[in-house]
Amino acid sequence: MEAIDRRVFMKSMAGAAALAALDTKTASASESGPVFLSTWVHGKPANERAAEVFKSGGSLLDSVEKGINVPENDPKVTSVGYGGLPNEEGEVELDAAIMDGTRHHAGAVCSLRRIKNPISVARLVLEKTRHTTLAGEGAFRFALKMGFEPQTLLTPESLKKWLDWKADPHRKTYWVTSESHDTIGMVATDGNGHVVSGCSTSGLAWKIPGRVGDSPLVGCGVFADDNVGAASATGDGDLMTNYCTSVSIVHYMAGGMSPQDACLELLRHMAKTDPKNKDGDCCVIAINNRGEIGGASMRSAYRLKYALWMNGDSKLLDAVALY
Ligand code: SD4
Repeated sequence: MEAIDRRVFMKSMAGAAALAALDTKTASASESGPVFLSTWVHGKPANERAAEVFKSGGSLLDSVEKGINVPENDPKVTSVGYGGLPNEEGEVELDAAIMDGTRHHAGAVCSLRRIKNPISVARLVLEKTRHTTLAGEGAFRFALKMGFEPQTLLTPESLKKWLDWKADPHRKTYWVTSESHDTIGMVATDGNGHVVSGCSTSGLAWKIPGRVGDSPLVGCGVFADDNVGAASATGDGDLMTNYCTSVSIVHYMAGGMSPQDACLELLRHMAKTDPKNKDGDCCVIAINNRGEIGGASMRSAYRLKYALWMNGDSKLLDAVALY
C-alpha cells in the first residue's frame, strides 16, 4: 500500500465516529479512505476481513481476495466455496473472478472442483499467467501447481440437501427451471481512485454439470476500471449473463450516472427488453472511483441485502428494488 493510502486509512479509522453519520451516497473516498461493498449478509464479515487486510498493509486486490475467502471457508454459507451446494450429480463446481481496475485485467476460474478458494486461484491466474480464464480440469491442475490442497467441498449438511433433492420425485431441475442460489460479489476502492471487483460462487444449486454462470465472466460478475468504478452481480446468472451487467453499469457510470442510478438503469433496461425479466432474480452493486456506492434488485420479493464497510463502520443495507 502506498504511504498516502495508509495516511488516508489511518485518518479514517481515527475519525470513524465523527464520520459515521456521513451519507454513504455522497461521501467521497478521498474523505473516507477505503470502501468495501459486498453482496448479501455474508458480505459483512467479508468486508471486515478485507478492511483488516488493507489496514495491515495489503493491497486492494489482497483485501478483496482475503475478504472473499471468508464466506468461501465458511461451511454455513451454502452458495460459496466449502459447503456450497453441488451440481445435479453431487459435485461442487466453483466459479470466481477478480478484476484489477488499474491494469484493466482479470483472472478467473470456472467449474473448479475440490479447491475451496477459487478467488485465490483466480488471483493467481491474474498474477502468474498471461491468460484471463481457466476452466474445469485445467483450472484444477493449475491450482495444484500453485500449491492448493484438494479436498471434498461437500459438508454433511450440503450432502444431505443434495440427497433430499435427489430423492424428491417432484424435484425441479435446470433442464426446466431454476432454484436455490446466492454468491459473494465485492467491489472496493482504496480511497485514491483505485477500484477492484471480485466474485465467488458455487453457482446455482443442482445445476447441470459444466454450467458456468455470470460470476466468473469478465463484464458480467465483475468489472473494474479505475477511470470510472467497479460493479458486481448476484442472482440468476443464466439470465444476467445476457446483459453483461457489470460492464454495462460501469459504462452507465462513465456516462455520468451515480452508482445507484447506474444499477437501476441496468435493471430498467433488462425489464424493458423483456417484461418477463421483471420476475427475475437480479441484483447488482457498484462503486465509483470517488467511493460513492449503489445497490439494486429487480424486485422486492428478491431484494438484496448488501454490506458496506466505510470509515471503520460495518453495516447492512437494503438494496433499492425496481419492482
Ligand atoms: C450464478 N449468479 O451462478 C450466480 C448465482 C448467484 O445469487 O449469484 N446467486 O448464476
